[in-house]
Amino acid sequence: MAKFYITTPIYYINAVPHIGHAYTTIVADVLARWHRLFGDDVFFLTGLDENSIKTVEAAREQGFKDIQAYADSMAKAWVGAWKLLDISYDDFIRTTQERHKRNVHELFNRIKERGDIYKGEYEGLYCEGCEAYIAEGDLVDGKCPLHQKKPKLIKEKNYFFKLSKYRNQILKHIQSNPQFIQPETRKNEVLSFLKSGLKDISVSRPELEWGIKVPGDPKQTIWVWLDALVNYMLPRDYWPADAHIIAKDIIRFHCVVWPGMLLSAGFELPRQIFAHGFLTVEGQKISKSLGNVIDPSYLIEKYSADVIRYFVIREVSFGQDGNFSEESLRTRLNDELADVFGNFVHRVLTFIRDRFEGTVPNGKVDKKLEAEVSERIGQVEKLLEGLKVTQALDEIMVIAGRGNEYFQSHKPWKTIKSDPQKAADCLLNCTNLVKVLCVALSPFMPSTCGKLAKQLNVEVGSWKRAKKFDIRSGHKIGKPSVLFTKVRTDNPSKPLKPRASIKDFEKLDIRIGRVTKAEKIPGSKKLLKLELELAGERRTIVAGIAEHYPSEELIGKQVAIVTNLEPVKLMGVKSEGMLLAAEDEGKISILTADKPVKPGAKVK
Ligand code: ME8
Repeated sequence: MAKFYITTPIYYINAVPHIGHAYTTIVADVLARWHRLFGDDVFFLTGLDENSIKTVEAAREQGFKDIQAYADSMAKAWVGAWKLLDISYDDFIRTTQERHKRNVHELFNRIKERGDIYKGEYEGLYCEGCEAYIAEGDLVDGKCPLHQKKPKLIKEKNYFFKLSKYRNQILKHIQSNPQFIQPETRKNEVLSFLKSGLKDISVSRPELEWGIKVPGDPKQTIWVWLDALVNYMLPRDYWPADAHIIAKDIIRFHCVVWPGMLLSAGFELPRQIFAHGFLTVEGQKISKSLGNVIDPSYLIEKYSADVIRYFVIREVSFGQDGNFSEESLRTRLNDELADVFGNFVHRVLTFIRDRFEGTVPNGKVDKKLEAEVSERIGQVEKLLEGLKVTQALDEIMVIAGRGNEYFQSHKPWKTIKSDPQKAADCLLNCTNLVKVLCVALSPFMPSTCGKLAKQLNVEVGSWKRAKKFDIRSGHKIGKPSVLFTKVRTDNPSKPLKPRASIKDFEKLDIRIGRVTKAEKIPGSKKLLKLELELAGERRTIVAGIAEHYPSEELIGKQVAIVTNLEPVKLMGVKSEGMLLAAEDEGKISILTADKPVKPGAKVK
């Protein structure tokens, strides 16, 4: 039994997870699940990097006096998110745990015993976003390009690690192990960084209130990256890691600092570091200030964990940058999961239920089809071994398409009358195709495939089952039910729109109007006719809020109106403006001015 140890980065806890963190974790989970199915001895580690300055800042911002209490509350949120996403980690490490501190001290001491730690003085710029020193030349407009933050000038006494001593060894290792850093572009990036020279690094900071102290020198706190990287040594029996999955933002720490630390401490290097690309949301960088940080739990509730898992892997070619858009998610859900995979499964299983009393008919295995599928699954296996999750999923979806086509071209609904044996043959083969898909897709969509296995009345069991048509005539299936429901693309809760210019915004004339009269429009359940006082004029507008506000409640309210839209006629009443209101799952709340303002006041 081969060992397979896979990790994700341990994430900072200054915020709850967003779709970018979810992406890395989903990929690692798919690989862990696939290796388990394949029969490997798997260990999948994820967790949290809690000893950062960011933790202290976030705790303060949120009014926590006790930083550990803040960390505990965040840990709950992260664990909760991973549960919703069906992440099957074997252990969840938090760097505030004693077991982790012990490991950090052990590693620090080993490096020290090796003679690789020395005291020095450092003067330089430190970016608290990166939790690392940053070179003047890497700044853009005086700020860290990644965090848009001005670094702090720091001059302090601290401990140094002789990283430069390991430069040649690391270079050689990367050159002679082509798999060590993937993809190729990232490897080249690291190589050119190393070739430009490598300096020793400071590995402690004085006078920090939070973090792990240097053994024997409690005034010094261990640099948070040295601390964080050690998390990977938690399951010592599984070391070296077979795959560290990270994104391109943290390659230097993983591909240079971490190997340096391991070489000094006398541990083997990880087998592979895979740095994937960055996700944008609706075309924009994920950032708090842009307000586009999608909380995965919102998406899971709306679409299910499996749809999210499927979407990100299929949409973002693993290794490259990609975009998350709800519109594309719905398209893939509707066109691929519902129309291809779901449709095929449902047609096959309901046919067996309706025409063969729920029993797989006595038919002949299509050997050519079985060989074709088995070969494709062999491909998928190779791709997954090489961490090529997107291509692997593409191949599996080809099988789903093939299934649909097979059913369609064999027309069992016709042959059942003209040549029943042909219909029986078709259904035996199609049931086997459904089972192949059920097994092969189970690492990607575990919950859906669990349901499908019940409908098929089979155990997902092992990967080998994806290669054989081993469902025989006479096998009783379970109760078919729909796996995916299409989501209409004009869903009311629209994703954030792309950026608009101030000029675009200025085209609209939004004003505050005072409601002077409000009455229901006869014959309409939803519409109210409102009369408003604006700057020196009166306007009539029609608003669809009758079910949410009694007319009398609106009188005197200072509401926000778009005044310069083309007038429209609704139920015979001309509306000369649009009332602004927020909609939340069918509930309406109108926008009003917070303090008294003159009617006609401009909203900008
Ligand atoms: O760097 N697209 O933690 P972190 C894709 N604590 N992946 C993204 C992403 C995006 N837009 N944003 C974040 C740290 N990620 C350290 C790690 S490990 C010893 C210490 C994912 O919370 C991606 O995996 O900033 C990236 O490398 C990681 O989150 C950074 O997480």
